[in-house]
Amino acid sequence: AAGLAGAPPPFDRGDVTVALVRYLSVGDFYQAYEAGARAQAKALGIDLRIFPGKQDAAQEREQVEQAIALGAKAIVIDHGLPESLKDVARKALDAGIKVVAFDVNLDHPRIPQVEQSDRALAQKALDQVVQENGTSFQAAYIYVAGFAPLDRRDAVWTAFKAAHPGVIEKARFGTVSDATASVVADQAKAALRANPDITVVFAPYDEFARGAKLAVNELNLADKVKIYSADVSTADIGEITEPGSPWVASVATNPAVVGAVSIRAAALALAGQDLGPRITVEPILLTQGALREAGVKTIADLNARIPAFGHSEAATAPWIPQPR
Ligand code: SR1
Repeated sequence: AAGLAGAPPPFDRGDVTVALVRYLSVGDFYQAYEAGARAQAKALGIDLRIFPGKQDAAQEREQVEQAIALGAKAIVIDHGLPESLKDVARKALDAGIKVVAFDVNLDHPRIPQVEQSDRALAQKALDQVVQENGTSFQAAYIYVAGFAPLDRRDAVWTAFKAAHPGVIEKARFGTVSDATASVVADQAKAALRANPDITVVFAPYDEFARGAKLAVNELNLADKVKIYSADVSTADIGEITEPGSPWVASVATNPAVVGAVSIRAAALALAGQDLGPRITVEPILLTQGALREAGVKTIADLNARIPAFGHSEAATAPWIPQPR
């Protein structure tokens, strides 16, 4: 690709290859993240090589090795299991390659991590739970340990329960795979049948919330059980706002913006900028009532209505063009 006028090296000359190595690719969040990463890479003239995720830690590790071998100047590592990635990430750094992590703790001072302010995200969701349900209720909690964003959200849930002894976690379950929602639906059905007094489901990942919603609807519990989540997509907005939906709120960033921020972070690192340990994209609360009232149907509607949703100032510079 041709160089970018007015940009610092290596972007002034062009021909910059960046790899995006992923643990997961299935699901609305990951597809939108990838679209945002592609658009920002295109705007920067970056040759972006994407290694799709198959929920396979060994394969992701091997893909980092492949990215090093193909001559990538920077590697964005998107999710994954830290223990299988730390040493290959160090190998990349030792080869002079810049590494940026999204939602995986690679525990190295030269690897900045992009995240969605997961603690704030969980706190906003739980503040909404309290507003609508008070501080005494029985809950189901959907969680899988080992994923950085879920672990950060979990720390907030743990503190929330400690602060509110009237909140009783009656069931905990979860899975992360290429069929998350349908497996979670079965788990949620069993949990709700066994615990008929559950009125709140805290599902801080949209695939979890979809699964929980399937279960609640199948058991005819939509007038009794409310679901609170993270993430949003156009399909999620449809599920949240449909008549009688038990999915009442989500706290979310625009994943395409997060993908763009990840690529910009890699570009700034290549241009020699120290990014610090964390680059955050702030999430916003989306309630069923507010979405319905505003007639929001798509992510594009949200972008138009809430500028802070459609754009982030994280990892920007005057020479970096906005994605289109
Ligand atoms: C399995 S981790 C799922 C989360 O990753 C991203 O941070 C999304 O917000 C999603 O909730």
